[in-house]
Amino acid sequence: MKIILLSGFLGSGKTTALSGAAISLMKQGKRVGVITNDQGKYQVDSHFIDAQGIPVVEVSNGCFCCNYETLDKQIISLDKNQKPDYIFAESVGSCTDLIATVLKPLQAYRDDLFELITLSTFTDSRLMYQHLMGRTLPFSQEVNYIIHKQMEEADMLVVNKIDLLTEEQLKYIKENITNTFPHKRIIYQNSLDITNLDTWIQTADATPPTQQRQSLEVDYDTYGAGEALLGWLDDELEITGINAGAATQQLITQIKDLINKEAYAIGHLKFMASDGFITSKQSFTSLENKHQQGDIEQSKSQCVSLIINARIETTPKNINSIIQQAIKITEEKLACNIKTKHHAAFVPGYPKPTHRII
Ligand SMILES: Nc1nc2c(ncn2[C@@H]2O[C@H](COP(=O)(O)OP(=O)(O)OP(=O)(O)O)[C@@H](O)[C@H]2O)c(=O)[nH]1
Ligand SMILES: [Mg+2]
Repeated sequence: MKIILLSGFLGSGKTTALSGAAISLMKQGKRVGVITNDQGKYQVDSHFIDAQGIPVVEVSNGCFCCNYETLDKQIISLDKNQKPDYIFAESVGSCTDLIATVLKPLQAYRDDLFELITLSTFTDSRLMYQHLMGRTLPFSQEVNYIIHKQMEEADMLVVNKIDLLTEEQLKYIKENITNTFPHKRIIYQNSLDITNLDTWIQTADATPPTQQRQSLEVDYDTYGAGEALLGWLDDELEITGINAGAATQQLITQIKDLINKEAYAIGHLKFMASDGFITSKQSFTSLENKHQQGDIEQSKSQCVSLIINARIETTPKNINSIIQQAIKITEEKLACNIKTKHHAAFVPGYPKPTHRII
């Protein structure tokens, strides 16, 4: 069994890549299991992966490094129930220091289970471009610190979303990246393209099992301060009415517009809407991203369920007040009823890894 750990900032494309790769591997007759991870409990990613028929388990309420024992339990349960050839384990997008806190502990304590353990770190190529140009990234200094550390730590750096770059921008990255990140394996990827995903898996598979990894030097206080600047909100809503699909789409657009109006930096704002037939995943990050799966506006149902995962640089209270405002506007405009079934809003706690092997 092989495990491919994925790290990289919120919205960089981890779930998109692993679900596409998992489907491709399953078509080739391989067995696959996925472990998702989040600080919260109601995860868009898990629903999205599950909806595609990929076996998925969760480590919720905290990152892999601080919940190593749960990660270990989920690995054992996948091994027992799925006998996978590959496990993909996606870490929380605000997390770093995975070599010391996850990869090396797995090598130390689960060497018997895995023939290969690799870490792929995703970065949105547009953020990489800004970084290499010497521009400040769109978050506060401490959050930018996490993004820089993730890039620095990368064992295999996946420069993702290259389809959203101009030819000149991609050329600039290729010419300048090795000055900033020397001696790194780098692949350039469009995760919406299956042949790119197959190449990613082949490249990960070609990692020598004896590869030495360098643990990151991290200032945990700055890292913790960066995480604490991000508000986390997870809601599960039920939208009912004659135009439930249209109302759901209106609500999503309203929330995004209100956040943009306040100029809060978006880590990742994800929505998963479903009426039992149509499933729609929509994502917004600090940079424009037009890709959307499924169109809930086409729904003929009078009841739609909507999961919202918001990771925004502001307080959870501010995010919640925007959601409440958007609900009110949508109910008035589209004569629907919006009920909150689950609600959680918080700031991630200070990172306290279970293991740290230098
Ligand atoms: N155009 C384009 N869009 C992409 C690519 N990869 C991912 N996306 C889009 O980027 C958005 C975020 O992708 P996700 O896969 O959810 O990102 P993630 O890294 O899993 O995000 P978190 O789980 O929040 O950390 C989605 O709208 C994807 O469709 C890509 O290579 N090209
Ligand atoms: Mg994800």
